[in-house]
Amino acid sequence: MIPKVLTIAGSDASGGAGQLADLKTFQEYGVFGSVVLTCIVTMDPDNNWAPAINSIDIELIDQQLKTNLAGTPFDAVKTGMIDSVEKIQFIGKVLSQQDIPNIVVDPVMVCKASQGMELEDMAQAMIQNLLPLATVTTPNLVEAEVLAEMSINSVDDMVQAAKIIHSFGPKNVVIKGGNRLEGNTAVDVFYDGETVHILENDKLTTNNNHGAGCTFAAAITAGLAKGYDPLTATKLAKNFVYEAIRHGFHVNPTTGHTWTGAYNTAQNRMKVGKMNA
Ligand code: PXL
Repeated sequence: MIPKVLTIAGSDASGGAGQLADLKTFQEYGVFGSVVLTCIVTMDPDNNWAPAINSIDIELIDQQLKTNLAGTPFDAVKTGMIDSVEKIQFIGKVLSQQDIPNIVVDPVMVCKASQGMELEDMAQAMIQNLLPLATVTTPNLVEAEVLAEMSINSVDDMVQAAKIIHSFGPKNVVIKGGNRLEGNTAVDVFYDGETVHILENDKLTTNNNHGAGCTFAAAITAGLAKGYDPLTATKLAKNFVYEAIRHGFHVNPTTGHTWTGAYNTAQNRMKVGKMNA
């Protein structure tokens, strides 16, 4: 049976983040992906590529959820950008009434597109409605700061924040350090309520990393759906996203995207027909 995975997320019209990163990652992992779209993020090339969130009505989100959840069961569900408190509450309520074995909550609140979202309110809604349902939650550093209400300047701070966030109910917390802390390595902190694991990779110096956070969380989701335990799924996801960032490429004057096909070296797999000539 092919594992089935659902992402409840926004779309990045430029193709790099959100549901597009999720679906491409699912496909690379060999799991079947479906989407409930919450909003569409566009950029305005006539206004310095300013991002805008175009909302999707809660009624339409409800219809999409029904379409998906009334069918055969999902092995894992991921949540990404949800652009209002009301929607977070609604989606939390629907998911809490389901029996889904793995839920990954990527508490997307801080990215280029999210300026203007009411951070503290969104964080409280995440804490009350989604984090208690999560098998794994994957805040980035700034989201972890908002959720844990502390500033993070070191790995020790990341560990402290992970423990605070764990107390809100998720079974596992992964804080995505990315390349923001000082030092030569990209550090993520994994905490399961008992043991802290520090996961390190070489730091990549590139701006072509749009979509990295979504890809990382989507890879964890797909790994869980395939039966990996949360720590193993996170370690695999870290390698997957490392290659995706390493092969990131320039897309427009303000953005470069991660390449979700990098880990499986799609170029080699697809060497058939004309390309071999
Ligand atoms: O990377 C966070 C993110 C998530 N979801 C959508 C986005 C972004 C960032 O731009 O556009 C839809």
